[in-house]
Amino acid sequence: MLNSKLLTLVLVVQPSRVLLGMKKRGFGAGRWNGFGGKVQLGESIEDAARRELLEESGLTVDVLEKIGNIKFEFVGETELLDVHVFRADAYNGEPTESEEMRPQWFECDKIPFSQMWPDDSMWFPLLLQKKKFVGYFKFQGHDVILSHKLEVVEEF
Ligand code: 8OG
Repeated sequence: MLNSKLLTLVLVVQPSRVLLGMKKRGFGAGRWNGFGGKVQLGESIEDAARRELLEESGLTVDVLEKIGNIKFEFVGETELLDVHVFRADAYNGEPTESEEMRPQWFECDKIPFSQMWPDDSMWFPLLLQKKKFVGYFKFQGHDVILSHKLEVVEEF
């Protein structure tokens, strides 16, 4: 049986650009990503998403739209990562570097997929088109996807 661990991921999207952060340490270090992390005990998933966004980027948002749910299995590991993905189209504050992330805006046609988790190039187009999606990716290590499923859904 796989235990599952709840995680959040927030992408701040503007009409032609998206804010990513270079992960400076820990899981996924050296890759550009949205902002997020583990849901703490007693915290709602959305509250966790807001907390991690603020801690890692210095931004707050009024509206967070739930846009995706992706489960990740890593061969040989007993924990399934259950990542809840949110999109924000407006934000307050200025992106600020934190101990964990160095934020940078990217034009939507210049997203640095070669320096991101390899699944991202599959679901980012859905996120940018505001299509809700659910996915499952089975990884060997952190670079190889052995199998996956990805579908657009009307609701979660
Ligand atoms: O707390 P920590 O930084 O370890 O949380 C991991 C973050 O990475 C969390 O926001 C979820 C996110 N994440 C994964 N896997 C993947 C992935 O394959 N693609 C992207 N874009 N983010 C991922 O855990």
